[in-house]
Amino acid sequence: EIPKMQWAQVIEKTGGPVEYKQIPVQQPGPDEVLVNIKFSGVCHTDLHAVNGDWPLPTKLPLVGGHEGAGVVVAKGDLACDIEIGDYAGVKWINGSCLACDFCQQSDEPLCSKALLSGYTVDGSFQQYCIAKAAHVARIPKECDLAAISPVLCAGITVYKGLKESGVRPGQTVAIVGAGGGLGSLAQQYAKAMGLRVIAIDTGDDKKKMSMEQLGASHFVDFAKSQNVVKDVQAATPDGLGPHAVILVAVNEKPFQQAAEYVRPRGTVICIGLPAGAYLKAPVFESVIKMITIKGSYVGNRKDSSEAIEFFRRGLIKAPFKVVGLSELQSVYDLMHKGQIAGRYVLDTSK
Ligand code: 8ID
Ligand code: ZN
Ligand code: ZN
Repeated sequence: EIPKMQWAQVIEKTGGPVEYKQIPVQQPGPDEVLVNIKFSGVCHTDLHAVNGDWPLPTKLPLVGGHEGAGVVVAKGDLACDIEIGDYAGVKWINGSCLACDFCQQSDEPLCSKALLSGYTVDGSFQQYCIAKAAHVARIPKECDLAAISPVLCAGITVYKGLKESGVRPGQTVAIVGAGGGLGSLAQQYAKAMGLRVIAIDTGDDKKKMSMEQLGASHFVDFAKSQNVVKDVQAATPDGLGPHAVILVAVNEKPFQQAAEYVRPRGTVICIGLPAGAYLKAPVFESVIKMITIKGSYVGNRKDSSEAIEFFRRGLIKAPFKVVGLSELQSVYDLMHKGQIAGRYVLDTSK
């Protein structure tokens, strides 16, 4: 029985606040499914959306959220190969045209008509959320919905970023912002891929989590280090620096530093989206070290199912804390202060 009204977290205007209130449940269109969201991770992107940080406007009023894990409860006539009762995930790419040049080559995140959950369409901070059937993530029944929710953005994104970096088993990757949501999953995906991990972040909680739970071989505290570049290079076996750098920090500085410590022939992958930030690298060193600097943006449907399969196999165990959907504002407050080690997941039933 699908109710007429549901609980949601809504922002009426950019800048917030988020308001916990009841709103109507929508009906899915012919190519859509309605997902009863059980859990939703809170990504830093959701906070950028509230703050209006980016040069891309959100819809208003807005229900945020794009790490929604739940159960399909209704579907349109064109929604094939997904059934009522299936587990499904609402991810950042809510839908895309499936016809443009990029969609044809399965670069759906680059589609100019892509619908973005919790940004240009309502997302997973509600009990019943709509997504295009073609794009909704298929989640195997044996998966725990709370634990898998962070995979739906953080996991897919860092998995794709690691693939884009071209690193191979046995090589070293530096993860910058390693203690946050994307960073903690990046450490686990990197470990599962047979990489050595240098975690870069700050604070004892994030250090302990990285070294004891997530499998990093070194932790560089950017706030305590006298020389981050030297310390990162010294953490590689031959002192020449990591083969790849995965930037998931929400701060401009490391985006301007990574090219200095990456190994010759190495690749810098930019994923974090600090407001108003610019990439900067010295031309001389970048040329003579033959460095590659690339952006990486979420993942396509295949990246998504591969990232989920890593999780299903038990290879991805990142710490998360569950609180009620009603407590979203307090999660944003902690996130703003950089005080979250790992991910917060919202339980939509409270
Ligand atoms: O597809 C994409 N490109 C994509 C997908 C999902 C998220 C991009 N993002 C973006 C988000 O919008 C956000 O800008 O990735 C960024 C990270 O998201 P998150 O992991 O959800 O944020 P978090 O949990 O707050 O973690 C950020 C971490 O960065 C650390 C903080 O201590 C925190 O642990 N950090 C900062 I701020 N400055 C740092 C520095 N100078 C730093 N770590 C190392 N060095
Ligand atoms: Zn996200
Ligand atoms: Zn398209």
